[in-house]
Amino acid sequence: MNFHVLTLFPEMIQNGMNTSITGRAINAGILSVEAVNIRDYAFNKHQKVDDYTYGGGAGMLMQAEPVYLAYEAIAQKAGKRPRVVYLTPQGQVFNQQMARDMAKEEDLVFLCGHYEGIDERVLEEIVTDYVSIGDYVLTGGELPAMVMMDSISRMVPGVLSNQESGETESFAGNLLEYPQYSRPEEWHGKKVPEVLMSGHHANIEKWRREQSIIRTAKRRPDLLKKADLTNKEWNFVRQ
Ligand code: 6GU
Repeated sequence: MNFHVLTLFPEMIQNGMNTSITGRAINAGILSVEAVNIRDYAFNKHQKVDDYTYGGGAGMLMQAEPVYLAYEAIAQKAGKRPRVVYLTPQGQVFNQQMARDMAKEEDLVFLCGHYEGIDERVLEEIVTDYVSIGDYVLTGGELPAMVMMDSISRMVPGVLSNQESGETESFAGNLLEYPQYSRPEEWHGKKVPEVLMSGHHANIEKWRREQSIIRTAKRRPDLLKKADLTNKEWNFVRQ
């Protein structure tokens, strides 16, 4: 998977992605992250990339041409025109299914806006996906791009070890993950649930499934509607 990030703050992207699991995957050659500085495509004396908005109003807008040229350079090098995700609070709200879906692409471009946004005309020409990471406002698209790259990466085969595998985690089957415990057996007077010490695998699986359902019902009832539960489990939730 090759990520390309169009940004005015390339160091933010490089520092963020060369760490932890994504950093390991980059070193292993499973992922690549290229941060392209949009300013490098501003062919004017002061490398200016923003200007006032027509019609007036507060703030500056990123101009179309540098963004366009930066994308064209990526497309040229890749030998194709990869999907372009524009990070905006006006987009579709990102979720695990979108992460799984995007992980199938070979190349993905993230376009990070700043100031009041980007000239609409270049968005019309290059953007394929408008994506938000939630209903709140951020100062720029870099953090959302990193959030997306992190979650997409972990769906790319080989990025997670078997140990880290995403099969039983939160959102698998639209249920949250069950509670987990490590040593010591008792901490601050709280004991590890007996069943987990029993070595009885079927009982442990049953307990974990119940805990997932209880937790989802309590914390994310909106998710539970999409979860596929047996009739018995639905009755269990209702009581
Ligand atoms: Cl994708 N961008 C910005 N600037 N703010 C956001 C966002 C994106 N998602 C939520 N808030």
